[in-house]
Amino acid sequence: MTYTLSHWGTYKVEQRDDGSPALLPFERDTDPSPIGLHQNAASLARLRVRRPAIRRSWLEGGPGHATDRRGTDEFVEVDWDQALDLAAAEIDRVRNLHGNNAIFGGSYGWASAGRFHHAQSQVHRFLNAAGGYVRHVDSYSLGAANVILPHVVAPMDELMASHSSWDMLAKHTGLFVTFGGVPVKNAQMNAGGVGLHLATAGLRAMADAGVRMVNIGPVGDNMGPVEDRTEWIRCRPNTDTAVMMAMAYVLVTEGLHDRGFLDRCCVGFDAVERYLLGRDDGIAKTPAWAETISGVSAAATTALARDMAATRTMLNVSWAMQRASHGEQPFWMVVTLASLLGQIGKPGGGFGVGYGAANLVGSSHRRIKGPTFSQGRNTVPDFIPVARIADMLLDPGGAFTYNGIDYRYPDIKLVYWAGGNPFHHHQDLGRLEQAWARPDTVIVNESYWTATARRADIVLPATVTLERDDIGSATLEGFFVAMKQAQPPAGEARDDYRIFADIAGRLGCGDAFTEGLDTMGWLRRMYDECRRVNHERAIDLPAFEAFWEDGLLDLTAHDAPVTMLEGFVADPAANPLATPSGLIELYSETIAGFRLPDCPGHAAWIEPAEWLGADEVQRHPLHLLTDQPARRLHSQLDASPYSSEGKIDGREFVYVNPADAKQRGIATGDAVELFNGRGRCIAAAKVTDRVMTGVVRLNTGAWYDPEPGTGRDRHGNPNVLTADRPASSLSQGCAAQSCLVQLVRHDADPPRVGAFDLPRLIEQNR
Ligand SMILES: Nc1nc2c(c(=O)[nH]1)N[C@H]1C(S)=C(S)[C@@H](COP(=O)(O)OP(=O)(O)OC[C@H]3O[C@@H](n4cnc5c(=O)[nH]c(N)nc54)[C@H](O)[C@@H]3O)O[C@H]1N2
Ligand SMILES: Nc1nc2c(c(=O)[nH]1)N[C@H]1C(S)=C(S)[C@@H](COP(=O)(O)OP(=O)(O)OC[C@H]3O[C@@H](n4cnc5c(=O)[nH]c(N)nc54)[C@H](O)[C@@H]3O)O[C@H]1N2
Ligand SMILES: [Mo]
Repeated sequence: MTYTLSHWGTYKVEQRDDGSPALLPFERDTDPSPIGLHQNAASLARLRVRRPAIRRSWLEGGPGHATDRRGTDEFVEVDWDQALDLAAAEIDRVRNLHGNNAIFGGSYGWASAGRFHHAQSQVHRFLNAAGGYVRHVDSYSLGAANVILPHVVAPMDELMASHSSWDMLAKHTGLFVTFGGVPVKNAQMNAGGVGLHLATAGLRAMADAGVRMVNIGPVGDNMGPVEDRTEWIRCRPNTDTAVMMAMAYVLVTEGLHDRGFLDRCCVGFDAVERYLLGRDDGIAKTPAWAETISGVSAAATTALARDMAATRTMLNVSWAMQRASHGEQPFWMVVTLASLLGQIGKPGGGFGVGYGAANLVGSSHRRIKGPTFSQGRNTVPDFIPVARIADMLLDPGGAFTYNGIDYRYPDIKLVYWAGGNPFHHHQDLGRLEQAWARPDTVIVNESYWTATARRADIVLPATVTLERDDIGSATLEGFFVAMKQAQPPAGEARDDYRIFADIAGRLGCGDAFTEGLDTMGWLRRMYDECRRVNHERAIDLPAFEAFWEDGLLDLTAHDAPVTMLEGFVADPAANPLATPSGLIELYSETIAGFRLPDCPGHAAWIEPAEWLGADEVQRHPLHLLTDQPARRLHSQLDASPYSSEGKIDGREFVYVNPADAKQRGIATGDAVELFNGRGRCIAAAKVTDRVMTGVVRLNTGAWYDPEPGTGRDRHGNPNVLTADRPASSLSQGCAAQSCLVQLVRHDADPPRVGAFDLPRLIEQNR
């Protein structure tokens, strides 16, 4: 049997009579994602990059020429040798003239699953072989959480992979209180691929077992199959910290907090208590105080806090909450609140940081080390927090702080991107356009003519998963997959590995990059090494040949239920955390020592830069939430039939509350325009009472489609509206979820959506 793996699932591959592959759901998966069934659709094939292409002005004028035409220029298609010569010569020019710290190679993004043909690993290994590059740290997913949580409890990666498993929640939890729902549409994914989809069944089992479910937040439709069995408490966006504070206030003032747990497992309760009681700032963090901020009634907050103390309670926060102004605070606060309840480490109790955000959260599959591809060593020290890309390009030499240390932005002349789409993922795309015009040269390896490929000078066509051999495995998934090539490459597309091997050869570092191995040689080496490591841990894997022949390696016999932080709580001295005290830090001397105005030494309510309590609501009265899309992965597969079915007249929906719609004369299906001081976009309205008043929700991922001249997006891409403003000076994380807009009906004929038009391609050398 032949299988393939993608971030959205494992699929069976069958050959059709004409030799082309047909994708079918994986028979063992009870909840397969439809997204991946469409990865081979004709509407996507149309958008493939088929030949190497050079932006015309760059080809004619050289590096740095007419960089403001990136995005509108035409491309000249050339043969591979010419394209590789040009790319190699430009990398060589920049490293000789400016040094390797003038090359930005971060390449953030969700390149395809598969441990070998993972585009970031490939580009990093290549640039390391070529002398190094400026990298990024953290992610758009978890910028604030990645920085704050190691100070407080443990690295986010570790927590993510050790959540109490769904089976434990169904069995032991009495009350499940989640801020931001359990968006099972997001759990269709796992970075690196999914085996069995777990979240829908996990939630259903909880509700069937009688677990009381409470969802606090601006949106009520993010509980998947248990939405009608969930109590929804409406809460203004970005104000969850205030509500949690008030719950903590109730616990502390009513003596419901677990003193024993706080003494044994935590440091810093005193500082939190002072803050809750308002000893220093004169503001007691009462439920009435929180009501004025969040809209959640004092009665509801009080009752819930008491119920939490009386019941085995699991608290949860969505990742989206930390993708916001002061996004560190709700994550620090949920750990604080769970510590007051004293149920961390007990079956079914404690906290989660992202049930529903990805399939691995709540998995009971064992963490088994998968095959890895070495990226080599980077000798360039410069880096940026990932979401500071526009700042870096606009302000070479400019200062920034990250995790308490001062740094400066490097001066970038060459950007190399492989496996990501910054013109999908970054905020305030109008500002990114300006920043993007700064470097001399942009090289992009891409499979599709994305907004980023269109804004490159050299575009090198990359294969997709079905066009190459690979090995699939991902954290906390139950299978390794032998991902066999199922179809020939589109046009002249080549694997990223081959592209980089050929450029490395021209730069004199070909052997360092390839070590003399071809793809099969690498797969075998990576697998054999993984087999050896696992053998040392008493997990025996079959030989490579048997794995490759079978197509699938089932590891589910190693499954076991999980309770997060169980070992630490049982014996904190024997199993200390990696924090300075070895305990949970409700107050962190380290963070207090950074003396940052926007991140004090304990969790705190700090007004977001943009929210419904800001003066700006007079002009832009709606809080815009920009969710992950249910029918695609970010911008990937947006042109598929499945993604298109989720649009109206080819435009993305914006979800609007009936009251806000009525006030504006808007009905479902109407073309509408959203705008603020940063940008404008046209979308299609969907009126629903599952979004609270004052809030609108527009998924990310509609391909960026700026109207020439005005920059107004015609397709419904929210990142023309979002702010390119860091969560805080601690993390510099992405804060997309703090954004105000106005919404009006669009009465004129809406402009044609041009997102899926190809750029103008001029053939040469044919
Ligand atoms: N407003 C707002 N913005 C957001 C978010 C939000 O919540 N709100 N979420 C943010 C988050 S969490 C994330 S993770 C980012 C996601 O941002 P990205 O990960 O950059 O988005 P993708 O669309 O997945 O882009 C991946 C690109 O890699 C390409 N690719 C795939 N496989 C290969 C390959 O093998 N080789 C090469 N060369 N290319 C390949 C795909 O064609 C695609 O263009 O977006 C962020 N942006
Ligand atoms: N189908 C699909 N799944 C995906 C992805 C995708 O593109 N498509 N992307 C994947 C990636 S890279 C990531 S990082 C994860 C992201 O996972 P998340 O960050 O969890 O995803 P979101 O959908 O942005 O938001 C989750 C929920 O939080 C709510 N929310 C937003 N702001 C607030 C707030 O201030 N308070 C409260 N209480 N709730 C709030 C939103 O309304 C939404 O229902 O998803 C992954 N899963
Ligand atoms: Mo993400």
